[in-house]
Amino acid sequence: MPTNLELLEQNDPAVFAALRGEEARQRVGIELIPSENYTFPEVLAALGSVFTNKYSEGYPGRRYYGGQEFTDEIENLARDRAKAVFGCEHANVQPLSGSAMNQAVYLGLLEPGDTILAMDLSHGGHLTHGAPVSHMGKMFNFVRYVTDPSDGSIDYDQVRKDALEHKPKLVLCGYTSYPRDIDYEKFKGIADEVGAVSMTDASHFGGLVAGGSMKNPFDFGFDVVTTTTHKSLRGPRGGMVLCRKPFASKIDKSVFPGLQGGPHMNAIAAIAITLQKAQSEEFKQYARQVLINSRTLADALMEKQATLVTGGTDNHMMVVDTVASFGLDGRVAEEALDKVQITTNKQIIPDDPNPPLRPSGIRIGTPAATTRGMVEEDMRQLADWIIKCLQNPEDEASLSQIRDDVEAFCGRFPVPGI
Ligand code: DSN
Repeated sequence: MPTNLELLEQNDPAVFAALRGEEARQRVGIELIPSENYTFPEVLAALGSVFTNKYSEGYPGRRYYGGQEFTDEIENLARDRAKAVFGCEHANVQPLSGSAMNQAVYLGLLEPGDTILAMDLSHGGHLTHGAPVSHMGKMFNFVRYVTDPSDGSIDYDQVRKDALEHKPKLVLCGYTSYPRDIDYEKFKGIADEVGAVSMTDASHFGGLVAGGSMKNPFDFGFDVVTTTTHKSLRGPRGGMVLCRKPFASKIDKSVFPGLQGGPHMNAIAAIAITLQKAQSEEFKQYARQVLINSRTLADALMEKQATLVTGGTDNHMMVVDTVASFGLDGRVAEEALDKVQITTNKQIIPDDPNPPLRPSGIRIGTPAATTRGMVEEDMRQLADWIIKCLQNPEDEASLSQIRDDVEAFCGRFPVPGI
């Protein structure tokens, strides 16, 4: 009997060829987009499993369709493991991804028009943190805090002033492009002072919290923590809402039936697998190495005169001001690095004078490279290639040499699951 992949090859060669192409791309290049990772082989198996066939509206023990003995089992496993890993009272593992999970929190705990205090997009927040172009930005009254221009870190005095002035119903911390850790004690104090729900969007660093290398907002009494499951956590694409008991029922009703229909049970099986992996000693070591690699790469880039937003990193990512460092906008920098098979993403920087598709920087992160087993000396090698490439983005001979070197280097670091 042909395997599933053999059937795909026979019956849809175009999709099969693209799949093989993507596998090769992931193997021969270095993935430095901070929100990407290589998932566990067992997760790939679960994602391609028969759980994708099943409708399971509702929650374990309370479904709207029959035939749920195995789906209930995996959703219970995923919820229990999420509670154990994050030390929280309740977990909803059904959000289809990051935007849905944040929307479910706002829509479940607030009324349209309520005020939310969150980080401005260009200063590191996410689209769902109230960017005017997002539906959430239109539906709720977002007050957006910014970073301190002197050092690029969150200006907590200003956050407090904004909270006292605007009296938000929800105070949100968390980021997609901010290379520093969060002072949860201050955020929680501010939320309490104005009687707001305290929420962290830990999507980027959820895996580092799970692995114990970054602080856990629940240790500071936070009400709600959201995280995607496919970034530093190394799971399938998905999202989770973790919360204290008093919020559990509203959150569950908000995810289903409020916002979504049938959950993706193949993803929930994969989340259960991921959360078991996250409890291992190996994963804790991984989470530590992500941070060590990030600091090493940031230091090596700065030694070679690159300008980093905030002057360094405390987490898994850094933002390089490519205009200040190399006289290149972020799109040109991203494209030059693409040519040598080093994948990054163009990135707006605080108060960026340039538009989002030609911003002033790039964002770099170490979760995926660390998954492949890269360590400090490899980060220094990466910094050399990045600098060489961005100093001479039109020198085709040099780019071609770096590309060959990157490919040979990648041969030493297998990609899990390929
Ligand atoms: N797209 C994600 C990121 O790259 O940070 C956020 O949703």
